[in-house]
Formats: sequence, structure tokens, C-alpha cells
Amino acid sequence: MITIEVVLSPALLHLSKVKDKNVVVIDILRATSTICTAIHHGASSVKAVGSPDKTLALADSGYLTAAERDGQKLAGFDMGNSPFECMEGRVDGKKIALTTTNGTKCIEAVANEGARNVFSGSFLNLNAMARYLAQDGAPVVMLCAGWKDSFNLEDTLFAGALAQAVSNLVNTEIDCDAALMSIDLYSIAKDDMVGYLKKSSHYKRLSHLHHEEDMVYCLQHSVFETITGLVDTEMKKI
Ligand code: 3SL
Repeated sequence: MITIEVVLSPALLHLSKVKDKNVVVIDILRATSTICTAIHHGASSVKAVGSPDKTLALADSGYLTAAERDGQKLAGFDMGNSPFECMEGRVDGKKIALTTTNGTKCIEAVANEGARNVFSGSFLNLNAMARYLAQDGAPVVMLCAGWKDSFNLEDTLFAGALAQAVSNLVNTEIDCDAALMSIDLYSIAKDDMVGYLKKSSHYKRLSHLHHEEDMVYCLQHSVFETITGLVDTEMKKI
């Protein structure tokens, strides 16, 4: 029996325990989808970094530098936070240092808390992630990055989708209202996630910045199998 808990915002993380659990960090639009994409496309690692300054400093150690704040690429960095910047051989064999508004902060927040594993969540590899969690059997905590400590719809939708997929494979115990709500939300939106999310704050924010193509890409279900998780201090292929 696997227990599944959903944390709807990093501001609520102090109420949960992650020690010895499988933690899935979720920033669907776009950080954790971009990290999964980079690793799938051959990046050797992605390091989540707290600040632009610390990220830039890693260029001297051979990292590609990537930075986003409020949806926009920061000047002076090799990349922003678009999954399309990680394709067509651009990151193959490279290590990347990435800082983003919410997603990388969440990875940092759980990296040293004794979790059994810390995974990067994405719709892109959802079925593979569900199989991994089901076979492993450890309790699962899904941490939604949200937006600046507020709840958001897209991360919650993914939490529901993954909780449902794990529940379809093994017996689960879901004694967490946030997880139950996430599953219900996903059942409402699953047939047209792009259409459902058009009313959401971050969809509108990224639309204004002309990132529609990124969002459509990030909302694709199970298009690759590569699983990405922390190995020591960096996200790598598991
Ligand atoms: O907040 C984050 O970590 C980013 O994913 C936000 S954005 O999609 O790049 O705007």
C-alpha cells in the first residue's frame, strides 16, 4: 500500500515530512518539464540553483547557464527556461545550471531533507514515473511549486494525474484532501488540458510572453520514458 500526499504550495511544505519518501517536485510550466526535457535530450545533469549570480558563477566550471524570472529569460545567460532550448543537440553531454522563479527553489528546498528520492515531475514522462513509484513502493509526496507560494492549477492537475496513474497500478492510501482534490481536478480537465488551463494565471502570463508553444509541449502526456531525479546534488537520468 503506497501512501500519496500532495503539497499544494511550498509554503505548506513545513507541514509535511519528506524523509525516506519519494518526492516529486512539480513545476509543469515550465521548470520541471524543461529539466526532464534536457535530461531526455542528453544533458549530463541539471543543477537547480537559487540565484542568478550563483548560476552565472558556474560558467567557469563548465556549466551552460540558464535563468528565468517572471517568465522571461535573463540577459547574459546561455538559455532561459524553455524546453525547446534543450533540443536539437544543444545540451547533449552538457551540464546545465538553472535558476527559475519557483521550480528550482522547490528542488533546493527538499534536496537535503533526507528524501529517498527527489524526482522532477512532468506530464512528458508521467506513465514511466508512475510505474517507477508503484514498483518502488515508498510513500510519495508531490510538491507543487505553484507561483510565489500561491496554489496553481497546472501543478495540481499533474499531481492528480500522477496520483491517479499510481493508483491504477497498485493499492494506494490517499488520506490527504489535497491529493483527493487533485485527482478530481484532473478528471475534469484531462480531455483538454490546454483548453482547461487557458483561464489560469500562469497560462495567461506565459501567453503574454508568447510562450504558447512551450505550454502545449509541456502538457503532452507520456511522450518519453526517461526519468529524472537527484543524484547527489544534480538532476540526472535515473
Ligand atoms: O517558476 C518557475 O520555476 C518557472 O517554471 C516559471 S516560467 O514558466 O518559466 O515562467
